[in-house]
Amino acid sequence: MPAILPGQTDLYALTDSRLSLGRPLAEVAQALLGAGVRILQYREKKLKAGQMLEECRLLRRMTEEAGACFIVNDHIDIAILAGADGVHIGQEDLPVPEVRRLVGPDMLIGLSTHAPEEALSAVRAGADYIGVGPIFATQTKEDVVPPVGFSYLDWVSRHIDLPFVAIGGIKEHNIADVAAHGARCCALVSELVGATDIAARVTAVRQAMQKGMAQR
Ligand code: TZP
Ligand code: MG
Repeated sequence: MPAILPGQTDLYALTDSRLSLGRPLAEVAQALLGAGVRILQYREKKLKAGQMLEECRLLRRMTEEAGACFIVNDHIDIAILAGADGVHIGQEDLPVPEVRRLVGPDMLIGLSTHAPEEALSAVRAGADYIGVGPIFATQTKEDVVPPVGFSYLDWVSRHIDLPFVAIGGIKEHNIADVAAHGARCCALVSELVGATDIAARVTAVRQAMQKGMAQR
């Protein structure tokens, strides 16, 4: 099954065990996938490599069964070993062409970007999709760059052909605005994994996003 890219689906969910209200990863992942999330990224900053690999193998099985795309944040080795569909890296990680040498032609490479020159360079380097953000302030990411607001998102939606996903502080109450500024896919962490009723939150966020898209 070919991997699903941002834009082919509207939501991109990321894990964060610290924000999951004490629920096990499998329960949170099942709720997200059962609610129809089709891209899931494993993003855990504080765990040991062995535990991350075990969790990624579990998520690989679950996403495969659900027909969803599975991306691993930062850890190229774990992404390869777990058979993930892709890896997501930042500006300070290994250069995209070097990551491509490691992961081969088929695995997706997603790259976080914060400014037009980074987006243009991601296209030239062969990234498969880019992250665009942080749109709003967020507590979820440590060492996060200042919010880029809508101006960079507007620029990307006008000038970049690569699939992109908006990220950073996106919630049910502001996602319509993000969609109205051209995002066809939004990535959310705390708003989804931190919801008491994850399925209900996925549905609400999706409906709000549809309203924003209709404004364009
Ligand atoms: N990259 C840019 S902002 C961010 C990441 C991983 C965190 C987004 O988390 P939240 O909880 O959706 O604001
Ligand atoms: Mg990173």
